[in-house]
Amino acid sequence: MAEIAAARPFPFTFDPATTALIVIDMQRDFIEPGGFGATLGNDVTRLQAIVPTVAKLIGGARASGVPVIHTRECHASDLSDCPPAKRLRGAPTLRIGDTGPMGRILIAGEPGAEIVPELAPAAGELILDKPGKGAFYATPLGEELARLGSRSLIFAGVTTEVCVQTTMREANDRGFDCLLAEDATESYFPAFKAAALDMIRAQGAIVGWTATVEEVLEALGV
Ligand code: C5J
Repeated sequence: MAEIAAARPFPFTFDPATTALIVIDMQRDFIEPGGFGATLGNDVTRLQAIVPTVAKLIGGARASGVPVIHTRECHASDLSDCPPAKRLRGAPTLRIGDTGPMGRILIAGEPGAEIVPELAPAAGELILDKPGKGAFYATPLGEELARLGSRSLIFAGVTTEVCVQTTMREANDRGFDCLLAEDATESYFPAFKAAALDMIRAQGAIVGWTATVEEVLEALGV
């Protein structure tokens, strides 16, 4: 067993052999100018800043044999898996499916839906496309984790309070012990990130734990 003694709100104990790293939506559409995040009026530079830290965490997981699972929020080209309520909400400069500088916004196979090159999945790593905010909804994530024998999950990615937190809550309800790497996740809104971290670890880790990437890597011995 491994332990992150400094994890918040109290030490996180896990067996690296039954742990997986889930990297949520580190896609060009959220992180680069001209993508989905930018169409909603967000400053994407905040998200760009965590790419090296996420890369370090992924490298540590690979070095210690912890499987890495990547997710991408995107939709079928005919939008059959995109509810009109999602596509039509708000007043973005471009809607899901419209053509922008990185191809059609949030559409599978388009350049914008790809994971940023610095975090490119390695051969054999699972990549799950998800139409929702939570990675368990309408994907085989649950079955894949059962196949791997995972019991504990480490999370990274964007955005903290939307797809990361939603997926952590889904995982927590399914009985996984979940830890979020604090400096390997980011939001367009600093206050939302801080609030999400507080919510996750409040009430005796009601959703899960948080720790820094350094603390995770130290516990993994890498
Ligand atoms: C959002 C995500 N924020 N990956 N998606 O719409 O968090």
